Amino acid sequence: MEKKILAVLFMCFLLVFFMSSASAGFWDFFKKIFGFDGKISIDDCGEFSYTAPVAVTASSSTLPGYPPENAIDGKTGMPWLGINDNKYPKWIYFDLGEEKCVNEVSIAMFPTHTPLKMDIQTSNNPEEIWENVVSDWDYDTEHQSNFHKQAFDVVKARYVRVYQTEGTSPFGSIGEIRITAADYLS
Ligand SMILES: [Ca+2]
Repeated sequence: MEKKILAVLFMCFLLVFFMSSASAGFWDFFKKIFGFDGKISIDDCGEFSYTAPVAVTASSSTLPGYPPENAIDGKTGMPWLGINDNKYPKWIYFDLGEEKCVNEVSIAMFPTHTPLKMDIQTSNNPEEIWENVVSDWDYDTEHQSNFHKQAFDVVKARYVRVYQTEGTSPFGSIGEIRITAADYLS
């Protein structure tokens, strides 16, 4: 009798497994079941503060004078500009140097380059895997060159990407970013 119950439970598991695999993809299902989605407890982290990235990489760059490094030069009025081709997505990502606890970004956009729609993503493997921690952020003209925050559940990640999916300017742009992070203690 117990074997029959176990067999039924196993069949149920297989059914759920294949349905989930088909609808959400195997990797999403795997992460959901085993908790490998990068999310951690805030108790595993030290004190949070603005953390300066050690390197910046962008999908493209336009005129000399507007390189990706402008996004972290401390000047909100000096932006990174992507290539002037009206095509999206355009993205820029920041290397924190090592895996950190990350739970917030604060962005100032260059005036006239808003509105923009974007995702905030994190990764430990920037060539292949990015996870959205903020989706479809509508950065409107109200904020412009003032810093505007987006907080999210703490994740363990080395890289943070601003992935711009729609914009009214042809460039893609970011005036300045501040990333709030802490040391991972465990
Ligand atoms: Ca800047």
